Amino acid sequence: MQKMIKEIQLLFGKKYGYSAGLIVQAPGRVNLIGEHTDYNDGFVLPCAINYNTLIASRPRTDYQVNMIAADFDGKDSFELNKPITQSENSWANYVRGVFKYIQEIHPDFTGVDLVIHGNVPLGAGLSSSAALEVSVATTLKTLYNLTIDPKELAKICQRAENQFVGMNCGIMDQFISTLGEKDHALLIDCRSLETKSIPIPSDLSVVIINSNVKHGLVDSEYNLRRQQCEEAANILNVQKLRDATIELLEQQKENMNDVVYRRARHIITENARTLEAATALSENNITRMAELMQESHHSMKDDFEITAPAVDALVDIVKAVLGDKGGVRMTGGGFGGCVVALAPTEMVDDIRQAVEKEYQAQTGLKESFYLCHATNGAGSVNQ
Ligand code: GAF
Repeated sequence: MQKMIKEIQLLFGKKYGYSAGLIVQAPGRVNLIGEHTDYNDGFVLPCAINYNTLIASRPRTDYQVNMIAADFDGKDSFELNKPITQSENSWANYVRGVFKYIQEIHPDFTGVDLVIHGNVPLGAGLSSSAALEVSVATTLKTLYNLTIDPKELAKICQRAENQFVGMNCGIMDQFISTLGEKDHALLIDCRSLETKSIPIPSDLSVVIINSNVKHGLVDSEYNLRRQQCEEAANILNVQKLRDATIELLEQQKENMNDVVYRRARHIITENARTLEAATALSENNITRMAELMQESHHSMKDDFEITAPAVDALVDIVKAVLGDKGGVRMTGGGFGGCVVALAPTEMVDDIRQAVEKEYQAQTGLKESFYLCHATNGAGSVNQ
C-alpha cells in the first residue's frame, strides 16, 4: 500500500498542481461462502482483502468535481449545482452515482478534485466496483465531515450500483468493503444487517486464484438468477427465499419448473451451509469447513449453474492438493472470475505448483495467484 500511496500523491500533485489533502482506501473482498444469498435476504461470510482502491482528494468551493482514473488514464468532470447525469465513461458512473445519492441527503458539499488508483483486479469477481463506490463515499464523508452511519454508507453505494450503473447487486460487497475486520470474516445477515465477526484461524491462508475466464453476459445472467429466485419465492409464497425451508420446496416441487426448483434449492441449502460454516470456522473445524465449501461449489455448479468448466477444473486441481485439510470453491457472482481456498499456510506452495503445472495444460488459460489476508474496511490512510 505504501508504494501506491506515494504514486497517488505524486500523480495528484502533477495533475492538479497542489498536494492532496486526504487519501482514503477501500478494500476488495472475497466471499468464503454464501453465494447469491444476499439478495435473497440470506447469509454471507466474506472478508475484506489487502487489495485496495485509493482516492486522493482535496475539496473545492466552485461545485466542480474533477476525477482522474490513474490506472487507465481516464478523466471525467461534472458540476454539483446541476443534475448529475450519466457519463459516457462507464467507470465514472460508479463515482457519479455515489455523489448523486449522497447529495440527496447532504446537499451542502461544494466540489472536489480526485485521483483514483488501485490494485483490486478488475472484472475478477473481487469487487473492484464496490471498492470504488465505497472509497468515493468515504472520501466525501471524511472531507466534509458528513454524518453517515457505515451501514447507511454501504446502502448508498449499493443504490448507486443498482440505480445509476444498472447492476442489480445485493449488499454484500459494499457492506464488507465498508465494515471489514482485520483477520476476521463477517457473517452478515443480509436482512437485518447484523454481523458476527468470525476469526480466521492464524494457521490458515486465504488463497485466491483468478481463472481468467471472461464471460460476456455476467450482468444479464446475474439478473436472470435474481428473477428465478423471485419466481421461486412467489410460488413458495414467502417474502424471500431466506424464509423457505427445504421441506416447503419439496412440497411445492410439482408447481415449479426444474430450473426454478434447482435455483431455489441452491439458495436454501447455501444459507444453511453459510450458518454452519461460520460455526465451523469459529471452532477451527477445518475439515467441516472444507466439506461445506465443496458442497457449496457443487451447488453453484449443478443447481445455480454459475460456474464454468475452467473454474471447475481449477477447483479440482486445488482440491486434489488439499484433501480434507482445506476448502476451495468459486467465489463471487460467477461465470468465471476467482476461486478461493482456505488452506493451511504450509500447503500454499504445493497449491501454487500444482496450479502452475496443470491449469494451463488442462484449459489453455493462465491463472493469476493472489495470497491474501483479511483486512479492515474503508478509512483514511496516513500520508
Ligand atoms: C456479486 C454481487 F455484487 C453481490 O451482491 C453478490 O450477489 C455476489 O455477486 C454473489 O454472491 O458480487
